[in-house]
Amino acid sequence: MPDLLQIGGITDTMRERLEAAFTIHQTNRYNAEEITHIVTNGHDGVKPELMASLPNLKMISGYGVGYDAVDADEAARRGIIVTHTPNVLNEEVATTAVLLMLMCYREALRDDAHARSGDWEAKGGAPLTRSADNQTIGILGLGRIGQAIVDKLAPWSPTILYHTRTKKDVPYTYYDNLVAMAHDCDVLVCITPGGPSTNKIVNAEVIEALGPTGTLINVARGSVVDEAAMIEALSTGKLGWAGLDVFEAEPHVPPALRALPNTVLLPHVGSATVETRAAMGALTVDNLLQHLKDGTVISAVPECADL
Ligand code: NAP
Ligand code: 8YV
Repeated sequence: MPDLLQIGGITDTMRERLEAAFTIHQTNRYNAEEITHIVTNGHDGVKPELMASLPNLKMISGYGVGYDAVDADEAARRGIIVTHTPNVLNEEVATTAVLLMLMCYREALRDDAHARSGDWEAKGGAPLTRSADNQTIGILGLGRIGQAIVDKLAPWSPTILYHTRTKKDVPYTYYDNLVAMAHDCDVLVCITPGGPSTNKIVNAEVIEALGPTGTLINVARGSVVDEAAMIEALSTGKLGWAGLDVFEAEPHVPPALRALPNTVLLPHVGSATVETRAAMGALTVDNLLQHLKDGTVISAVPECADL
């Protein structure tokens, strides 16, 4: 059987299907000459030195849609196909973005604490919150998941703005300047890929343009937002609220951020439901099995589409 290197965790169902077709090796014990396939995830990816050390590597299957932790250009140059799991997680990640936005607007954590602590009985009702209806929402990265977020927001009657590198054929207002969009919106939702082109694209200027009544939602990658600038702005009232699923140095969440009451923090669970992880796992394995069968794959990343 061909040899598969497993990086990070996989589900029992994935393991059962993979064991029927591959000999699975863990990262602490394998023969570099023998490895032809890798299964990995969005966080661990494949380090450049590992890719360079596997002379017979033919394919990397990623359990997740974001592949910023794999150098896909270098893989394509070496003839290694990289695959990922687009579309099957769009709805789940969109739900997470809407959840974070609603929790910020309606102060769900504060009010949960108010009911739970006995303060309601002892001190009276909780202070009023803000309505999430009729807000102007700027989407940074209007791709598969960005569009799903827009669709899920429809019941709240938003006005949608978006910023991408290329204008799309959509009925929303395009901004080629992110600072200008941040200035014009109430909520900025980050849902671009990570990597060099988006590194700290949400910088101090963008954050201050969003302003004291603004809400920043990040379900993209921690690298997209300048975390130190965001913490400073949240602490000093220059930014109103932040709902975050992703962080610069996961799983580290800066203590200063943890202490802020105007934040909702999730441990990178955008796609983490039983149903969606099953669909992602199935596609991750399907890509590997199809490659074994006939050398093709179902969902190559764009850089490897012509291999
Ligand atoms: P996608 O369909 O490729 O969409 C990406 C969008 O970002 C496109 O509209 C693209 O438009 C835009 N974009 C790319 N680079 C940009 C830049 N430098 N500046 C501005 N816009 C840029 O990807 P997707 O499937 O929606 O996934 C998006 C990302 O979400 C993933 O890569 C991953 O990092 C993240 N994600 C997070 C979770 C989670 O658990 N929190 C789960 C899934 C995905 P242009 O090319 O025209 O710029
Ligand atoms: C996963 C993600 O949590 O798909 C992505 O890009 O960030 C998430 O769905 C991650 O890839 C771990 O597998």
